[in-house]
Amino acid sequence: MTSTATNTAPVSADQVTTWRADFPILQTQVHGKPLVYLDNGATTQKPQVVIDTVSRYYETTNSNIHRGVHYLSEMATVDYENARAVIRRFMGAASDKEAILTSGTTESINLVANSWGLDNLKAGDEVLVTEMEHHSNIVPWQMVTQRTGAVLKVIPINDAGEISLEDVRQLITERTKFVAISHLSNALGTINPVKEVIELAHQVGALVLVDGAQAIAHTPVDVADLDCDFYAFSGHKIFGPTGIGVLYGKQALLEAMPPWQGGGDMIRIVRFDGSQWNDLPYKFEAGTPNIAGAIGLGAALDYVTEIGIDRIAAYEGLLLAYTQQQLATIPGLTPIGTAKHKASIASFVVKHVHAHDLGTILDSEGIAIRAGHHCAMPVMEHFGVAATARASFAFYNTLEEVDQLILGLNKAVEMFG
Ligand code: C6P
Repeated sequence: MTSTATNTAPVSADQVTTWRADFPILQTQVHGKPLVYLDNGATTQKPQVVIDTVSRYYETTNSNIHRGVHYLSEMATVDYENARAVIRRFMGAASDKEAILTSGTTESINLVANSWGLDNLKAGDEVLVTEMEHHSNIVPWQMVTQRTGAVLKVIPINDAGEISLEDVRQLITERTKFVAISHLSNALGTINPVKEVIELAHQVGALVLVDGAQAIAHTPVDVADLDCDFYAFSGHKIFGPTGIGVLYGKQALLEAMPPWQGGGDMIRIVRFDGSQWNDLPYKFEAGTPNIAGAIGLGAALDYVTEIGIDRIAAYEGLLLAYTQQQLATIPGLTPIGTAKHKASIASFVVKHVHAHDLGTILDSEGIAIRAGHHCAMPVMEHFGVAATARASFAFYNTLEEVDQLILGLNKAVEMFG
């Protein structure tokens, strides 16, 4: 790589070629055609540096952490904690105590719902989510409101796939105790005005969790600037391994919350007449963690920092604009999600062609997209569709790949039209 975090120069085609060379899988052929990977919303590909970092851990320092007095365990512990520091800095948290390592966004949200939610919600309290949430940011809140007698309320979306701050102002009342909102919708691409929502929630003393599963790889994230109470994301959506994720929480809140899983590492003293919990962040990290995953995520975030997230966002903005312009030429295509403030996700339906058929035809051309409800069934219901086709981009995608997508879609329309 040649770029740096402060490099704001426009991204040339040569630069993208250089970035692509960092990702071995992008050289793959699928059905005899070069892979065009446009399913980055589901998971991103891994650069060689992440693959090497994970391999090196297993080859040279594999050991359990925080437990051993031997060399390997000490080395693995240092690498794991160094990765936490990288993760903490990447999201702008003040202390490593605020960077809890989990298995992913889903577990991070379930942690907050089960620990904070079960401890603090009571009958009559209200929890707000938006209509565009991923199931991972709906179901844990449904489960916890059902158990506590609290009420789950929904901030609606308009037909562009946006929430309105006027609706948020109306729905946030003295009864609101918690707001759970995605930073960037996986089904629509909408970037939500989370900073404004956080400000409104804080005016009534409500806490806010931001689901950053999609946003983390596409927009700058600074939890201190957002002033969010919790921020959740997954390593695999930002070029890191699967099975590792992050929960940011404000230290004072995390200190006051009970652990939600018991086991090794999260305790200080265990006695049959009562146990005492470990300090943060370990209080929320029961059992042997995904050590290789954490170290790999640290490498992924260093890699992204070297490129510069602002540069990534600017380039992906160009990719999205070109994609939208080209999609508009496909007969019978309706975009789903046309928010003014959007990131590089293009969801759409095509008249007379089921989304799954689009996905299958594109696959035969070597093009990977996602077709389905994207774990956001309420969004599908809003737009009256069972499924959409979704092309989701990363900084290693090219304008030529968009052209391939358009060729494949035209082929599908011809076959079914
Ligand atoms: N969305 C997609 O294709 P996990 O599975 O825990 O890493 O992430 C869950 C999740 C939570 N919130 C949002 C906004 C998400 O997009 C996702 C994962 C993938 O869109 C798989 S369904």
